[in-house]
Amino acid sequence: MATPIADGTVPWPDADAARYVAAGYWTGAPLGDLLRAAADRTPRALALVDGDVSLSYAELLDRIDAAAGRLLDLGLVAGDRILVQLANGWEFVVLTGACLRSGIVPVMALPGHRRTELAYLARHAEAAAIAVPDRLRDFDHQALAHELAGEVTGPWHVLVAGDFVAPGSVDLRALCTPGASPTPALPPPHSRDVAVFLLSGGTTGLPKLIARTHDDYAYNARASAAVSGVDAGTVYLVSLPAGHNFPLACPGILGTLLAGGTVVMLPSPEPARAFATIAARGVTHTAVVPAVAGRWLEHAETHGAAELASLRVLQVGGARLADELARRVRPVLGARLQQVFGMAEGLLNYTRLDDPEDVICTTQGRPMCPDDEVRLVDEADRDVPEGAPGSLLTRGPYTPRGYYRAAEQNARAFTADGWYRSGDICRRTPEGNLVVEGRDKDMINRGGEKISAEEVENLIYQLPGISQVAAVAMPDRELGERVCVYVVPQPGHTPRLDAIRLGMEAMGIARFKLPERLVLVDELATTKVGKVDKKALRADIAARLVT
Ligand code: OOB
Repeated sequence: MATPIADGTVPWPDADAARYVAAGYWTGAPLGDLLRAAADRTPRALALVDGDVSLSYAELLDRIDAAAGRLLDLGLVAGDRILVQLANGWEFVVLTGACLRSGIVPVMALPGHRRTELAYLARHAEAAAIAVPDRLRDFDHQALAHELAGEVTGPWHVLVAGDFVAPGSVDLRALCTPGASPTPALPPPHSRDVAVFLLSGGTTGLPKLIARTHDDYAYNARASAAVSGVDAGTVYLVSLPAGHNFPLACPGILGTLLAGGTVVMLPSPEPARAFATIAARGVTHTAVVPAVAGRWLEHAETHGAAELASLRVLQVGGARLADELARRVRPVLGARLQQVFGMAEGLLNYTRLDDPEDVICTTQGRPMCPDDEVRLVDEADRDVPEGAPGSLLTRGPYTPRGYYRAAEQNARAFTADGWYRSGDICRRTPEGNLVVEGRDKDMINRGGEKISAEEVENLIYQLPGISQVAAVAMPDRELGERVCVYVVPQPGHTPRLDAIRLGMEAMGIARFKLPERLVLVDELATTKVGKVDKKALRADIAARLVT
């Protein structure tokens, strides 16, 4: 039997929870009920589009409920965990919906994850199932999914979306077909129960799980929809990996569906296809990371932006958007820019659609909720003077008070009175908007994908010939940052970048974490307290790139 989820979560204190209920943020309705209510309001409206597949709200909920029933028939029960590692397709939406209806909890893995990451997630979440594509970009996800059976103690179900469903796998598309007979009423999960597990952006050796409840995540999606102008007329394009918080619920898939709009799924944000899809489907809203915004701008500057006539709002977040790129969005793409500075841990900052152009182009916005608490502090957790840069701490109705089953990390990542230490260095403008100026966490942000330096270092230490290693962010025009490693070799060894990359890949690690530059050194600079001086290394690699 898997441990009950409630044993590993850190609930909000009762007084805060009562405040959030009284203020109307937490409504007591589980997300599955909210989806059902949206479908009952406009059953014939178009809910979901993926290539040739178009589903009305009635059809989507029919599939979701049928899938929920079949998950239970497989032997899964409310509170069980399922790793979800699907490409952006209709199956992702139906399966997630089925989980929300049944109380089975999806763990949002990323398409790039490999054996090491998935095995860890399966163990840590005590998962009972995994949903994968059969193959994707030449990788056999189905075979790997079966290998993971050895990681868990209980039964292990492999659900496969694709043309080749191997013996022993469950056909996910068949599981998602509409029910032949009405599905028996499912007992809904409690609104304070965990609805989804998101993955933390990564500062520690292993990713942490963020338990988002129905109450908090429904608010996250609903309030985001309001702040980005998403309503029943919205056509929202998903082209970032759907399991990320941003395209999932900021407002993303969930916010759009709760508002009665249409969600369009696309496997990648590659500009030619994304532009064609925007034109074909009349997309009004979409979310991208700055690296993608840059590619879209270049594409539009070469090929024109006629296909983007319907696009009203381009949300950009996940990494710092350069002011210079921001200023080109409106004139080149014709859409209004909305900067989003968010985190899977909760707090979301948005520029508002009616903010002055200067605010939209030079700040990362302000908290979405009046009861979001934000402090900017110095090393001793004292508030910095107004306007000065400080490390961002936050609490609020959709920012959980701790990671799942991670007491040790929680002691570091949260203050004793429940503030989450985001690790972002920000300053506040006189109008109350935040500007992200840097970070004091050991993370590399590669085009929006977060990479823990410690995780990369731990892996490289397992390779031969390495005496010391430090991973740092190296500035990059296209992606913002890439992983650079400084290595002190063992005597007689000359480690090479390709060998390090191959060694890491052989361990079963997502490709986006592999270093892209290696610097061999005799020793690593240290700080006064004897820690590796990452600031000096970042400055060093930046200087090497210029010369
Ligand atoms: C989003 O979520 P995560 O959990 O992948 O990463 C959170 C971290 C933040 O702490 C910050 O370091 C960075 O990503 N970040 C930004 C940013 N948006 C996120 N840094 C500078 N400027 C921005 N606009 O990345 C995420 C979650 C929900 C919505 C949007 C992004």
